[in-house]
Amino acid sequence: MPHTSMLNHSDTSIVTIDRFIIEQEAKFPEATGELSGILYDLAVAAKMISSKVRRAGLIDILGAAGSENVQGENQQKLDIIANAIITKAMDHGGRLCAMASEEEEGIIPIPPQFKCGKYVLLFDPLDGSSNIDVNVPVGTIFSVLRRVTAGTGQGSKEDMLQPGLAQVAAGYVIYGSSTMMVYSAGHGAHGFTLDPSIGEFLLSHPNIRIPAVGKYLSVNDSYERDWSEPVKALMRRYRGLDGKRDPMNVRYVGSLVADFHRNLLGGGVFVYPANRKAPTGKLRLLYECNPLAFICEQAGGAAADGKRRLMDVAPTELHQRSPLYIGSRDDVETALRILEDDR
Ligand code: AHM
Ligand code: MG
Repeated sequence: MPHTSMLNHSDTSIVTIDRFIIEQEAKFPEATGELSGILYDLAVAAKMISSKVRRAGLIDILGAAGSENVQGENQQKLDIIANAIITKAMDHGGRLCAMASEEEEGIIPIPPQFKCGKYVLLFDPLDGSSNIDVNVPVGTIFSVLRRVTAGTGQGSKEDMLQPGLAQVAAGYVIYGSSTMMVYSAGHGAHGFTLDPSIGEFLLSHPNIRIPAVGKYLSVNDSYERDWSEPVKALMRRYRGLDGKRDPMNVRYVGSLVADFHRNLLGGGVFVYPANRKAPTGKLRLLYECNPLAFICEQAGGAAADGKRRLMDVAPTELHQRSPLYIGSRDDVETALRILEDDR
């Protein structure tokens, strides 16, 4: 696990995300620069999405979805815009052989005029987008995998249906009080804050470590009556109602990236269990749960689906859902212990 002392700068150095990515790459003599290129392009897409999100409250003035704006252009919903930005930023770099997005049913092929590469990208362009209307933080989540099919042509679903442990990089962008990108390429989790005045992501949170025991609990307990008894018992534990631990503070934004980010920095657990009406939960395994699990483990935390380590799960569907228990290591282990009775 790298420490800042191993990097070519000190805690007070100004380091752009581009330079950081290059520094990290230099540690791997075998690296071809392709993964770095993907991360670099994603940072550009994030800046573009950020600039759109920052003007979200003006959409009614400038023209609501489906109507024409002052320039006579048709307005689109922000999640559709974010989807198009990422697709257009990523499809021509020659590093990807296919993409998949929460916004699109099938895989997104690389246009035939562009070269295909050895990676696939899965993403949720704007998670929690229903929160935009009320000015609550939203996020972009992404996962990068190495293709497993042979050849140099288009990738396929098979390249995407890999367990989370196969991820080579993953990250998220939070459009909050500031815009931050957090990513990991397997050597720690690092956070960069966008300085809007210069349009650069600057290293602000090197080598993030999540506390082993959390103080925050993020869960939507309006589903309580549909939870299993072991899930209810777990919640009683987290709330300190069984006398076995101090109560956690409940914080639920309802925007996964915002809830996860707070818990990552401050210590806590985000829980979206299966319930009677949603037997596999709500969140999507490949582009919501797995990338956050990768970041969380890189920061010393843990992630499970309630039965096992989340990143061990072998996916069968592009858009499959999974229950999610993610955050501080001891709190996720507690979940696995108490939920054993659920199996
Ligand atoms: P979305 O992908 O449709 O935006 O939904 C995902 C969001 C997450 O950001 C959030 O954690 C969750 O849905 C909240 O769901 P609920 O309202 O059931 O608590
Ligand atoms: Mg989503």
